[in-house]
Amino acid sequence: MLAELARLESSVTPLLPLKDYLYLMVLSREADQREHIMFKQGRGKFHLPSAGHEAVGAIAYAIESDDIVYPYYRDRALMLARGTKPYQLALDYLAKKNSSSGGRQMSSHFSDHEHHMVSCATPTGLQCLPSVGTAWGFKLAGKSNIVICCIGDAATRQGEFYEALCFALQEKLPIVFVVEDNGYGVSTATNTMTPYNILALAKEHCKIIDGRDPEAIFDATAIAVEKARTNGGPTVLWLELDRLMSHTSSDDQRIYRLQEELLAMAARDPIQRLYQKLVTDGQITENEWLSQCHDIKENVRSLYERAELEEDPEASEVKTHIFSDIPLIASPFDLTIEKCWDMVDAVNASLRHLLATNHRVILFGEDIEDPKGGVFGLTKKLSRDFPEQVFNSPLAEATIGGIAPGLALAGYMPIFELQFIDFVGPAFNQLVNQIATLRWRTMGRYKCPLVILAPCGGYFGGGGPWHSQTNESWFAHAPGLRVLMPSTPQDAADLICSAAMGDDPVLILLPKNLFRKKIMSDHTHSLYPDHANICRFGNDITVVAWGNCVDIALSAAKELEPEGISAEIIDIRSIVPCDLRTITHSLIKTGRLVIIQEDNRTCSFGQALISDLTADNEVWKRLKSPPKLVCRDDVHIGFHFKLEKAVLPDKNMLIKSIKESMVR
Ligand SMILES: Cc1ncc(C[n+]2csc(CCOP(=O)(O)OP(=O)(O)O)c2C)c(N)n1
Ligand SMILES: [Mg+2]
Repeated sequence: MLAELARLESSVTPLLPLKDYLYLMVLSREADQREHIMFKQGRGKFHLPSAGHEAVGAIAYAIESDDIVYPYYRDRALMLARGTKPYQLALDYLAKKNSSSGGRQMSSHFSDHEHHMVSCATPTGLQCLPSVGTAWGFKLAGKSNIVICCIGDAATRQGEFYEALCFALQEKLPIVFVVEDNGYGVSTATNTMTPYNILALAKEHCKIIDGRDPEAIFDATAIAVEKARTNGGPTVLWLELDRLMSHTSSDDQRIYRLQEELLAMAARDPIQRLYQKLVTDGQITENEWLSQCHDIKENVRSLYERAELEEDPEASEVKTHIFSDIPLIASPFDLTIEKCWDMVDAVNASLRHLLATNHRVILFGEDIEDPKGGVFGLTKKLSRDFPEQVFNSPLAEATIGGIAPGLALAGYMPIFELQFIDFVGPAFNQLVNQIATLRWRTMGRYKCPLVILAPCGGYFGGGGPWHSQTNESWFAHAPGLRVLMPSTPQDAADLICSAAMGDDPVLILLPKNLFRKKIMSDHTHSLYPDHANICRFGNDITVVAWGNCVDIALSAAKELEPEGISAEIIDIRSIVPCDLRTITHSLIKTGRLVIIQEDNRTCSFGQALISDLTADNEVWKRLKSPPKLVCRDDVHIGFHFKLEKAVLPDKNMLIKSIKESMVR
């Protein structure tokens, strides 16, 4: 009684309506049973059960409707408790056109924009860093909202879980991590593996809760939420519970779990436990229970039958929502280059302009704060002048890549810097699996407008294998990311400003060899980032380049002019999407093609471009010689300048290729 009173006083949230909640748990379980049966009948393709995790939905009663939840795939009860209709979950199971992902995601990969439940992707742990990004956004905006991030026990061994927890602790973020520990990751028992079991989690941040008891979960959540809302920072709620069914419909847990274990689990079924308690307390009678369960079962059956009749997704629509419908628009920012600026000046000026004109712009990256202002000085004096918008990140690229989409979800425009693209490895997961897929996998309901800046490339000398790459081909291969590379200061400013006004995730690779070169703007280039730039007109051969290679191509063309070879140089600027029209138009005129790229050969963007361009009948008919790719071979870049020079494409290699193309 006293505890009850204390809770009433301390809690700002309503109490958990136990009887209603019991029936919600039954509803969730019935949906699982129905999906299991339908899978066996061949009426569903995949079933991922939440059975045993139903008590977790009690969290919904301890938070506000505009708090954000990042659920994971066993959170059916939590979805229902937040307000998602069971019919909607039936559509998800059946991958119908009107499901949350339009049939694109596997079933149980929950998402409900209306109820602030953020789309769950399949890679385990992918939600942790974005959750923290959203919590950071709430804190920066001075809002009192909090974030709930749910995750399985095995997935807490993903590095991103630690990065997320570290950032949440560092910034005292309003977030609660909910670990649903069912003791297994598929067939692997986790009791000797979880950070809790191996004492890798500090006790102060972690609370062990009976995850089969909705009241215990509700109480613990209410306390953790109160702490989060009052600037007390994160809590890890570690819920001990059971996975009552096999991992998925593709698994049979009887192979790896003992019969006694399965029986013991069934005996502590959270639904039965709550039912018994309510019967004992006199809140429910057996008759009422039987009649309610019967009704729920029949309702669930009928709504799945109804959902089966709904429209399937249209195959012809699978390509929608890769990008926003709005192309990048020309930046109104006029970087009139009175004096001759270099790329560092131009990047700095455009970032300054964006910070000044949009308080939602946040810069985040390693060493970007003053007095250093970035290892290349790209952000010099920006943290001094915009201390509430410019922040050093920890030395953790996954954090940079993962905070960005979460912060975007909180309404900010992240412009984040990876110190060198060579170190993108840890951020790759977020870039390719989270950022690049979010819009597509939610039919545009969620999106990731953000900019990632990354110095790239060689010709600088002494960069070695990991300060010399451009790596654009890795990202060109990931549908859903725009990839840009400027070759002049003016272009850098235009591309950054346009990208920051857009609605898509944009990776801008900045060739650091150009950082200190003063290149006058010729004011003839297109202002639209998606349009290639014809830097030099010619009639005999089309040379396609981007980044550092544009300069090489221009000087090769100059050298060839006295020999009577007129080369047209096209700087594509936007690798994804690529302006094939402009190149095709040029090729139809010249009939000859050489592409020069810094990246290495196999499966590279240049290789792909040759394939796409020559697939055009008009181009093919007019080709006078085979297209050529001048690039680095499949070899790493050595530290010694001689070793670097031996592998990066240069003017002589390009001239040789152009001449070979001319004689055929
Ligand atoms: C990054 C990644 N690796 C592997 C998988 C395949 N996989 C899916 S679920 C899972 C086990 C997850 O266990 P846990 O986090 O404990 O959650 P549970 O399924 O037990 O609820 C694995 C290995 C995946 N989806 N993502
Ligand atoms: Mg597990």
